[in-house]
Amino acid sequence: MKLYIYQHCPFCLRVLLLRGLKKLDLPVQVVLENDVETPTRLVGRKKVPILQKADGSAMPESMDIVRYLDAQFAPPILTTAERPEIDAWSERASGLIFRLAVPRITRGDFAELATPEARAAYIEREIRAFGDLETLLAATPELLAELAPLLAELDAMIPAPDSEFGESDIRLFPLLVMLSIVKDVRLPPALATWYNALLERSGLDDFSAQAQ
Ligand SMILES: N[C@@H](CCC(=O)N[C@@H](CS)C(=O)NCC(=O)O)C(=O)O
Repeated sequence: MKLYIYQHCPFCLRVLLLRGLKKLDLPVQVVLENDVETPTRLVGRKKVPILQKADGSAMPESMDIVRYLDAQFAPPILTTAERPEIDAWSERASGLIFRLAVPRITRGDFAELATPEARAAYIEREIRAFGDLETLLAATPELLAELAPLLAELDAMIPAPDSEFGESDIRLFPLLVMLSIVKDVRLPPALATWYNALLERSGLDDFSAQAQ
């Protein structure tokens, strides 16, 4: 089996989190942002993550891959029911988190941006999605002011780090990894405890070493 990803991609981070928590021996290949051929050959479109299975077939869609890998390799770790309040938070906050993280990711050190052509392709894709990235960066203080009460809300509902784990946790974690590239974000205490426990248990690095 092989997993195709971009390092910055929050959907890929869902699979990487599960892989890390379960200590799966699953090779990872980073696809360059301007490599249209590889993902299109595998799943007919330019989207990652993609899981290439042992029989050569390829599976797209992060949550399908997460569920497949969890079922395939015992013991399952997705054991708790979904947490609708956490999912609602993730949906509500993701646009804001993307607007803070994306302009910084375009300047970041990620393997999918290793060539000038790959970085240019990524920047073009994000400008199409978010408009002018310099304008977004300049809006950082307002975006951070919007984020603070949302983080406080999440802090009040975050589960204890040793409580059962489930799909809502898988969807939330990558949003906090994206926020780690934003220099002036401090997670409130319960949230920081939950996040750091998952980072440690999964062995993943977040983006804080290159926070801007
Ligand atoms: N619903 C998909 C979304 C995957 C997705 O949007 N991946 C982005 C990277 S974050 C992608 O590959 N975009 C490439 C492109 O649009 O060119 C999933 O959950 O796996």
